[in-house]
Amino acid sequence: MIDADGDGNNWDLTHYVPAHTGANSMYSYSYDNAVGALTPDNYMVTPMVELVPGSTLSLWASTQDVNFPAEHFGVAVSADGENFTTIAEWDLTAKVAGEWHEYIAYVGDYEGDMYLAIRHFNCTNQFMIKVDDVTLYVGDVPEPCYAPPNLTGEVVYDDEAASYGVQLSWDMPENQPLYYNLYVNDTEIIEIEGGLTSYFDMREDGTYIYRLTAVYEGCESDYALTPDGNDYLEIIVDTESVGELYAEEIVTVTAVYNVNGQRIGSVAVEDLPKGVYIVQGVTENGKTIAKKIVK
Ligand SMILES: [Ca+2]
Ligand SMILES: [Ca+2]
Repeated sequence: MIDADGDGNNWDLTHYVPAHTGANSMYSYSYDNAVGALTPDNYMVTPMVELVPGSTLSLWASTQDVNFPAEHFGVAVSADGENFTTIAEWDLTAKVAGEWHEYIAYVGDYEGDMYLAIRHFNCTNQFMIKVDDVTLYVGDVPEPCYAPPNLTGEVVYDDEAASYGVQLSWDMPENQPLYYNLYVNDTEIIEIEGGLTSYFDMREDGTYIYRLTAVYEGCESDYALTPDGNDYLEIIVDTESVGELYAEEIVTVTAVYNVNGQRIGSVAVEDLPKGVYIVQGVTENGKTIAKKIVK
């Protein structure tokens, strides 16, 4: 046991409260009747274990007081048994209070002789978290859950509809996802087919924050990163300021994409087959713009 907050309180065994199985379970307080609110940072550390690909830690946890369920806890790993990295964390409020729930941490990425810990932290003034039936087993190696790399976007003028939109594009992750979730301003989710690597989003004037994830069997990736390393893309559609610019002709074409985001190589715009395209290029004044065209 490691009492990282140093208050003398830590995990302990109890048979005075209902366990998941049998009479005993482990508990840690975030509130003490005699002291008041605690700010626990308590580690319950395993003996050294050998982790292999697929190693999975299962544990059951519950709050003791259904009215104070906001206990925060997680699983941490360490090579030396002293310096821990927290690799999974949860809030008990995400589940029905008072019931026991199973939590799973995939620890197979940390191959070799390691220590595992169940950590009670980042919460205060609740009551008691209980943990029982901790099992380490070798399960399936989870499929990697890659985020789509290289999320970029630009304002595009749609010649035919005489309207503006945002042309988003990204690279295919290592495994093709089932679909993508495009989050717009945290209020809207657009589902995009997994084979695509771009999306045209017609928008009025405004500021749009885009976030993109890839969804696979059983997991949704982290947010896609932009080339600048941000996990979101902010695009301002302002027809007042860009209207004139977009009225200009593209004099030098730099790239042509079809509506699926595939770049069309070495075909002159005049020779493109019938279809809808995004043409990027440079205007007479040297500005780079993109237009949606219909052939
Ligand atoms: Ca403590
Ligand atoms: Ca038990």
